Amino acid sequence: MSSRVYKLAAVAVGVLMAAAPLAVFKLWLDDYVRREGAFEVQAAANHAVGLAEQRLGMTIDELDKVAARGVASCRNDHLEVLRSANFSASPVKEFSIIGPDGRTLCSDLGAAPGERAVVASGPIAGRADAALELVQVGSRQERFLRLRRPTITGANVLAALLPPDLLLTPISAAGGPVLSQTQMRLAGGAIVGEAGPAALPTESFVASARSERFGLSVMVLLPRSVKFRQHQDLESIGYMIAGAMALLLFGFAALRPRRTRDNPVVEIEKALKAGEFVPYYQPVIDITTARIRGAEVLMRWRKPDGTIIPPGHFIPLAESSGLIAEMMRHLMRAVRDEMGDAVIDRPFLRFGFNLSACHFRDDSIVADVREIFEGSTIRLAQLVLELTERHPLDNLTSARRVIAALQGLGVKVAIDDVGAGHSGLSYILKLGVDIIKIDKIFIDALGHDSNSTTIIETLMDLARNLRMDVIAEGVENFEQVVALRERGIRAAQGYVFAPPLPGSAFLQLIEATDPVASVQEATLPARRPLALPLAPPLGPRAA
Ligand code: G
Ligand code: G
Ligand code: MN
Repeated sequence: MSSRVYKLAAVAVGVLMAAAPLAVFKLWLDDYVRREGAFEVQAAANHAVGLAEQRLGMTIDELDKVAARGVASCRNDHLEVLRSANFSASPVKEFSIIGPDGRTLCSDLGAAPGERAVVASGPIAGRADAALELVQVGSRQERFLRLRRPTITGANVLAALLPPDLLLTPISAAGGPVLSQTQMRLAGGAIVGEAGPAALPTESFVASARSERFGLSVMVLLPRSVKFRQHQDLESIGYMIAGAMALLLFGFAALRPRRTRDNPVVEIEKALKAGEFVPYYQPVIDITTARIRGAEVLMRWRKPDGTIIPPGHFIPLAESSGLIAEMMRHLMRAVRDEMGDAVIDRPFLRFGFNLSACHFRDDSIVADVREIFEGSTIRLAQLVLELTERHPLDNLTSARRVIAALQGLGVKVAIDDVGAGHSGLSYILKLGVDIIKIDKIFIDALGHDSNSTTIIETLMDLARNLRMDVIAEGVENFEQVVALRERGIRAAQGYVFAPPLPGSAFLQLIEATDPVASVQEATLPARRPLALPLAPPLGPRAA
């Protein structure tokens, strides 16, 4: 009967309609897991290569320095230099002198090192005199990387041994055990080292990355099963959600008007979607030349009615709710889009971003920065990421890893509010940052309080020794500018120069103080220093 057919058809349609969201969800989940897996292994491979380049680069610089100091033999004073080099170059296991016949004559650890057999060797781009080798040490079959370059007298060779594990520290994005396998090879294919579980997974996500400079390549494998297992919870949640959605569809119309309006986290979320978080720029000035070197980016909440809310009112909540990560991505994109054109002709400008402690828990900030700035006019080397000393980090080890990975990309890392926190010098030393920003409380006390003055001078010495830049913060008057210059500080920011400015005002400021030499250079007014309190002590700049 046709009415029975109709009923059957209705049931079939009902079943299909209930199953469709589930099937779609399953497809979506598979695709999501696949993309996430592929992304994760690629990020891990890039990370390993970045780390290796940074550490090997540091070591070859150290070898160059040792060579420049005339070290060429096993004389005691030469060994002394090798020892102090090893002290400062942390990834190196030993520095040694190799004779013309390839035998190791001595090392900083002692006079008679064991056998070292060269297993493989490759060139270093741009360094015809140097090489990267894989060597086997002693009878224990232990393999090390060895960097070499000639001594300046020519007969002997200077070498540095590095344990490959140090270049291969595997990381797990989730913080649990390492489930991926990492393998590093030299240009010719010789295996330098492996990390992670030994068994070869049958079906894996695979990615590789290569260091052109050192001819090293890294391959990362992650079993597909691992990734899918990680998402089993997600899958069952999905089924529950699909069921709940069916129920909700009925009740939704009734529930809709009663949406929470006064939940501040929801407010922030909505403001984020509406693009209400905007960057302000506080110029950082070179106080020896009065030129703008860049800016610190400070977030503001610009409400539709025009009111501006300072970060103190929403950053803590953004951090505790986890929204801060998306807010920072939004802020970085805004700076990229707003400053991109001005930067083309001013590649020296640097932009500093304030990060939160949670950014140093895992690698996601590294991937974000790359994704946002790679291929834009703002180069990665123009970015400074600031880590405040005010709030303690929960995991120093992972922070150090994230900092090294950022530096591997060429990004500079600064420690902010130095002196305002409780962490002290050991913190700065352990993190290996590039820049220290001296907190306003020390700048205020400069000249009045001899302790503060001594601390600033100590920080300057420390910065000089560790080759870090220094920026003075919260500079409010002219006497302070003079006092800072007397102490050799070059960079400063503060109300004496400019408060944090909206993008358009900052662009006008750089255009006025540092006009781009365009078609009619001759008719343009000469570049002039900031027409602010800086002018008197500096005098007019030569045009
Ligand atoms: O802009 P100032 O004027 O009010 O900023 C106060 C503090 O807010 C700064 O010291 C900084 O620590 C924090 N802050 C400003 N902008 C940001 C931001 O983009 N991200 C984070 N995490 N903190 C910020
Ligand atoms: O991230 P950090 O804590 O360094 O942020 C700088 C903060 O200091 C921002 O809130 C900014 O508005 C503020 N600021 C910048 N220059 C001055 C200054 O000269 N004096 C004072 N009191 N605050 C400043
Ligand atoms: Mn800051």
